Amino acid sequence: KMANEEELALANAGKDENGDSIFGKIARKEMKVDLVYEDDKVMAFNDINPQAPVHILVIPKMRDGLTRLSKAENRHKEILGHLMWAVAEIVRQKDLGDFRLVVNNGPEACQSVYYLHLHILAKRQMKWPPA
Ligand code: D5M
Repeated sequence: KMANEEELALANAGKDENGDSIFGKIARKEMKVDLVYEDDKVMAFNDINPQAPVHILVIPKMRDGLTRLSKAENRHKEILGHLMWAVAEIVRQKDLGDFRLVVNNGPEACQSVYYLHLHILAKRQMKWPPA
């Protein structure tokens, strides 16, 4: 089991921003995951530390500098749209109904893996504001 999310995010602050990342290994199929969706540009898999009955991560197959959303540049517009479209497609395919989409950007937002990923959280009543 993982350490608490805030501690993990702080411990991992800036980690791998210039090097490899666990999601890079997953994207290159060097590490097995519970795959939920895949196409030429993106893939989605179940989160190992689920925060809802359904917790799926959607990542680009190429990080291309997108260690976090705030690094997005002009060239990333297409992949960012593709990621959002993939969320809709996954939610339809899996008949998830309502869901929450989360992107944690940086330590203060509890980002722990420096490879852009979208969290789809579903199948429970959400709260607002998020903690
Ligand atoms: O979210 C990073 C998320 O990544 C966190 O919810 C755990 C998840 N994670 C970490 N390693 C794995 C593997 N190997 N498989 C599946 N899920 C994983 P963040 O937004 O950076 O806090």
